[in-house]
Amino acid sequence: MGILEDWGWDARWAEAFGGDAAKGLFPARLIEEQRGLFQIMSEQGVKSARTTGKMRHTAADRAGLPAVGDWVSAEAVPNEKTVLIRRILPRRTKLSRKAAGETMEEQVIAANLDTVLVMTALNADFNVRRLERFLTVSLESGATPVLVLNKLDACDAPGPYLEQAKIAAGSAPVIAISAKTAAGLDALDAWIKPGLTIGLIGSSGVGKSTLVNRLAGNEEIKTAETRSKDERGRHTTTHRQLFILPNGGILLDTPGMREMQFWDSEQGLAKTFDEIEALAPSCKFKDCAHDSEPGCAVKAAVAAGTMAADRLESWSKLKKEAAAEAKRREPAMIAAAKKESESAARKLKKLKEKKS
Ligand SMILES: Nc1nc2c(ncn2[C@@H]2O[C@H](COP(=O)(O)OP(=O)(O)OP(=O)(O)O)[C@@H](O)[C@H]2O)c(=O)[nH]1
Ligand SMILES: [Mg+2]
Ligand SMILES: [Zn+2]
Repeated sequence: MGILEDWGWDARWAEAFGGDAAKGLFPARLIEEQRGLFQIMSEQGVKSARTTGKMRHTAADRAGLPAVGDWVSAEAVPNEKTVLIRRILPRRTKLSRKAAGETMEEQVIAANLDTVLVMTALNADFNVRRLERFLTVSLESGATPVLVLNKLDACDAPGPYLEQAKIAAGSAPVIAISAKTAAGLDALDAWIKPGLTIGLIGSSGVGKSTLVNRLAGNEEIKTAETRSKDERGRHTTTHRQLFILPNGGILLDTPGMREMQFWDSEQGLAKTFDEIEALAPSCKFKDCAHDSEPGCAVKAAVAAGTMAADRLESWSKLKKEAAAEAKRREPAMIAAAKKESESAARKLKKLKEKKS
């Protein structure tokens, strides 16, 4: 197997790369990003890479710029060590959130993940509402989420945590592990496979980097103790990086995330709360908000005790948040679409000029 295959290259990527070789470009995977500086892996090994001014100019938004996990068409520059990223091959999955701050911009956390491990610790970090939020974003990405409850070794009574996590997880698997003692890690084998890319997300201090080190069989990545007062981490990992594990799996470590604001999350939300979606067709009104409408099947389930009231409450809050976000996103989407059509018009004009 070649180096590209080690990093997840397959026949479908080769097809997407298509005729770019004839243009003097070579395929590469973006394996690390640190403050806008990229490292890419190709048949020539690791190289620093940067985007072209043209790409930055024509990208409709930030999501049009490369993210860790992307496959790209790159070009060597004579007498320069840094190569140019010319094109991003169409993403199979895309883990996005709203960029922090006031802007209405999409931030792609990672591209082309097959599996997302949503990690939390079995201590004061554990928060069902946060799990639902992370799960929604993971499902929206198109990847398969798995809930990972870490620090099993330091937890006296994991039972109640597991119960709550299973409700939050819906149909996603829940596994309890200890990155420290390696207990339960076998359960991850189903997702850690050659050529498959697995991303780790969760708040700071839950043990993401410790797990990467454990699976990699070394202590390459820095980890740091959490504050004993509230188990909060110290934001030890500061960039996103892909690693190849001894068994061939491709693992992405990410910095702990304080915020996970939604970006285009309606499908993810429907999947996260699939038991509500399943009942909705039985409500009297087609557009039932499961709030105070008569004949609501979801409310009936809560009254009958077959659904937890806080589950419905949580869905309702997140649904409102997603709807508000979608509304605020509208102008940005229109602007992006305009920029894209302008760029297409420019291309067309150039083509016509060439012909004549
Ligand atoms: N007891 C116990 N401690 C663990 C376990 N996994 C990680 N830790 C400890 O938790 C602390 C934080 O671990 P990290 O791996 O740095 O956490 P992280 O999620 O990478 O944090 P950020 O990089 O800040 O996002 C370290 O002191 C680890 O030794 C575990 O399974 N059990
Ligand atoms: Mg870390
Ligand atoms: Zn209803």
